[in-house]
Amino acid sequence: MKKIALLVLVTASSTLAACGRDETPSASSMPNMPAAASQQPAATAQPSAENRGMGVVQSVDAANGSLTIAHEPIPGLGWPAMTMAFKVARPELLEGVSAGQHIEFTLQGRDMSAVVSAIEKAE
Ligand SMILES: [Cu+2]
Repeated sequence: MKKIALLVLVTASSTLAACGRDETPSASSMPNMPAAASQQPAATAQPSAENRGMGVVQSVDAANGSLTIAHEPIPGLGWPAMTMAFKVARPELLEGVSAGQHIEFTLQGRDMSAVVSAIEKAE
């Protein structure tokens, strides 16, 4: 009788381990989150929440869809010159963009969560 009880325990514990493995793939739903986040700018129904900026690329983080820009003042937002990280509206915007480049960019949003919706190289 005791042997049977042990077998049941072993079976139960291996079932638990299997459940644990089953939960891991659900973590793969995380890559969907940035996509959902990038849809949020569409919720900025005010078309006026768009501003142009100029600056120098400090770094590009393609994996996170962001870049850091040392930007000049942006009067439309009341921002002084500063260095900060921005999310880009679409990952493709970062193609061909690298540190040290002078760029002009379009910002959508009116606060620090503003998203870069366009990037052009400037001379
Ligand atoms: Cu800034």
